[in-house]
Amino acid sequence: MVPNPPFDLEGMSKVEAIKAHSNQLRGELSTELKEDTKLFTEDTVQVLKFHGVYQQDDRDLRKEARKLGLDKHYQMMIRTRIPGGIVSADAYLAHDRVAGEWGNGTLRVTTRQDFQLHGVLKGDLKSSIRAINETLLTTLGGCGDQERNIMCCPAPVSDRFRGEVLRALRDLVHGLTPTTQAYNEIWLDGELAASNQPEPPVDELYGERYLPRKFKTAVALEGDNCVDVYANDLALIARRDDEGGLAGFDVLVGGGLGRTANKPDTWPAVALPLGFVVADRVVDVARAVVGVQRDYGDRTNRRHARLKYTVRDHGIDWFREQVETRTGFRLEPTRPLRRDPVLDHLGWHDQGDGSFYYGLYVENGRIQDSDGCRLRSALTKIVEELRPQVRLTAQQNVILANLEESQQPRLRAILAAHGVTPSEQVHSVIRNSMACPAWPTCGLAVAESERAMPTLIRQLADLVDEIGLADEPISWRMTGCPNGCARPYLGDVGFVGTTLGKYDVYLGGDPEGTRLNSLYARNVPIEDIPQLLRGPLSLYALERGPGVTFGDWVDGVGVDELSQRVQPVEASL
Ligand code: SRM
Ligand code: SF4
Repeated sequence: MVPNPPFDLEGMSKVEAIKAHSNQLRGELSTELKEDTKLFTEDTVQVLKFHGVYQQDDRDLRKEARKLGLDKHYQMMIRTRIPGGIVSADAYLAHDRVAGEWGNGTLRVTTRQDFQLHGVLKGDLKSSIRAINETLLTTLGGCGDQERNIMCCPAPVSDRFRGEVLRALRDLVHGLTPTTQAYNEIWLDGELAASNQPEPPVDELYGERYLPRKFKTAVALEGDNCVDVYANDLALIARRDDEGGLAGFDVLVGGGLGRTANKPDTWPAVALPLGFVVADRVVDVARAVVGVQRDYGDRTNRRHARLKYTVRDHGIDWFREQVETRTGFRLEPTRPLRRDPVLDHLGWHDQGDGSFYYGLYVENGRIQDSDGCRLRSALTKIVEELRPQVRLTAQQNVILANLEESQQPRLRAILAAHGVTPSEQVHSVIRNSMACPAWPTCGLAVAESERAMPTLIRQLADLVDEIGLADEPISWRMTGCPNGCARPYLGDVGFVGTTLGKYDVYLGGDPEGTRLNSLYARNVPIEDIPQLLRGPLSLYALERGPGVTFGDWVDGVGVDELSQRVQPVEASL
């Protein structure tokens, strides 16, 4: 491994100094945790992220608080890092308990297969994190400038290939997790943290300043890109060998979707092919990729600090050379990339080992009890009674795994008794939709998302029925700002919030998630979106060839030509 180059902090972004002086992610966290205050200081908020916690406030209550001269309603969001989305029954129940006892009574399945618990007060943070850790999961690496949760197809299919992929996933998690003891000291053994610990050894991979920015890795399986692998800094596509085992991985680098409004030098991008590596050496390659980003990523400007900019600024050939110098071996050329479908794994499936799994649709990832649909209670009962393993999908849904065939009627009965619609009966438009949290917890939201999508998506389902497209697998994704958390730039249709009540509308992603969509209309009031899309969807219904998806059709026509052509069609309808 090439050592860290010497650095000084001159001209670096503020977060660089905080990381450098954090003593391997300790900072003042331990001291501030003990203080009887409602919030952490600004510097500690940055350190806290590495431990999987965001300081937020309830934005619904801001105005009222301001009027009354009160502070904001500060609260924490805890994100548990769950590689491949695999959660034991006990870990599920622990999250449910924390949500009920200290959080806002809901669990949220994220687009990266994690759980988020919102609304935890500072004073309850330590108890919440300890409860999560007792079930062998960690929040370390949920957020921060380091490797985030490593995604992997969660379908619990029992075969040699998947078994070997899961082993590689475990090795990747081990090889890319920071080595600091700060997390254990602060959250699991407070007394140790308070006693003056000697300086820990520097993390060999991350150095003193960790990475310039967040870093995301996903593992897709050939034939199933359910993790949206091309959106990642490091994208690994597992390939089969002739005997049905794992041959190795195609390695792609420099995907990422974040952009900033009115800053054209920030943009979403899909990952570019780097090479192929056999399974035994994938951790070496992953650590080398992280190492190049650590040493060459932009630490002066956080808007230009993701790997996608490093790769494009220096060129993919330079990047490959850097990786090969660090690993000491050459990458093979990538295998021809296929367009692998994005499967949602919903409904009943045979695992291939005598057991079954059920993929349960969760609207926008929010597990909660609401009028008529008591999803949280239903899941608690199912997990307590049937003890399935739980797996979280990248489309914000839940898989209940390792069920006996004889347990199927009971699972159906519990869902029915709690008013939960079985996945098979969810309209295809709703089933293929995702929305990020946005209001009231996300401090970066400029528009509603999770709370706006349910009404809009039902209007779109009616429209699609009317036009006769209900059987087409069109994906619909909404975010409350341009950061791209529900991956709107990879959907057939993307809605990106621009201000309260308005969205940029993007069209033309492919169903396999390999192509970015294009901006079709700016700043559209939400109530006008169904009418805006009536024209393109109607034209598609008239003109589509067999097997041509909506996104591919739009891409073929082009958004500019499409907007000119829909007006006459609208007039004739
Ligand atoms: Fe995200 C920031 C929620 C997946 C790009 N994201 C945030 C924060 C933490 C807001 C903040 O920084 O204060 C949001 C917390 C909201 C809340 O109240 O819960 C947030 N992001 C989410 C989640 C929960 C959305 C969801 O619907 O599930 C996802 C959590 C994933 C996880 O478990 O780790 C989530 N975020 C993503 C993705 C999708 C993905 O990774 O596949 C992206 C686009 C891919 C990418 O990273 O490029 C994404 N989030 C961002 C960005 C833009 C990053 C950039 O390079 O510009 C930000 C803002 C930032 O980092 O400055 C952000
Ligand atoms: Fe917040 Fe924007 Fe991400 Fe939505 S896309 S969760 S509004 S940062």
